[in-house]
Amino acid sequence: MNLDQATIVKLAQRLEACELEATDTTKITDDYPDMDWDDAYAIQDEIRRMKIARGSRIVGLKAGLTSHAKMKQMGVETPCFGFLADYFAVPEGGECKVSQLIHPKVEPEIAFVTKHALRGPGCHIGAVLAATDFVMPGIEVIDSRYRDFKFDLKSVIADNTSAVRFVVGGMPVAPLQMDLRTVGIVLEKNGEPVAFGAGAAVLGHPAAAIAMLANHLAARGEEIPAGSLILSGGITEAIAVQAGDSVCLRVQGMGSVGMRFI
Ligand code: 0L1
Ligand code: MG
Repeated sequence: MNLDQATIVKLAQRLEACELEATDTTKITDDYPDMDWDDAYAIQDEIRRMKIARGSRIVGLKAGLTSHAKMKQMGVETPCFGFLADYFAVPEGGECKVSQLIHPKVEPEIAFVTKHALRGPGCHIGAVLAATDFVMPGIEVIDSRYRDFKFDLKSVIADNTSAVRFVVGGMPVAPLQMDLRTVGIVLEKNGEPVAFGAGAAVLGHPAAAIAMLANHLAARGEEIPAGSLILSGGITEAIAVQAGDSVCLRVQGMGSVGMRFI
């Protein structure tokens, strides 16, 4: 690690204040070009710690930048991982207040819910499928705290991978009942299809993103607990939304889920 604890806390406070006040900032690597991957996750961990100290519950985990469309859109080459706090959750068909956000975009995702803990190293798709209770459609709302969504991977990891809101729902399905690689998705905005894809867009198989998360956590001495909700990453590039928009994600064999932006 290259940053001291006081700097990590200061950067975590700066990024979390941007989230809570819906204001943007320049990327933190502009000020700290020597920060490393451990520093980036330490800043994210500090944001998580501050939320828990304030009474928030962590209700899930997420993998981000897991599709080539997303990596190309953001100019990065590696996935990243973050957490979901309780107040990020929007009820199915519910409202998301744009005044609380900076420049939201939505991503169509497959959400996993585990029934057994998953522990790396060496976690693989088979282990993920065996430990998964069900999968279901999920829409993640991302809202980078960085001006114009301009960042590098270390800055975005520190910023909890742009996580801000999500909705899950539709029809939960046991993962062995379908081939998650060929499952098709359509994302609609205001009734019009705006993005299409198939599960394989996420690292060849959405369960690979969950395995990667388990292996990432193992390197930190952690695991994915049983009962976790995990967003496996956007299948297509992210779509910008504004007040007045409604979005609906249809996933083959899993029904649909949606939310409105007000
Ligand atoms: O969930 C995601 O794929 C987003 C990761 C962070 C990058 C971004 O803000 O697009
Ligand atoms: Mg995402």
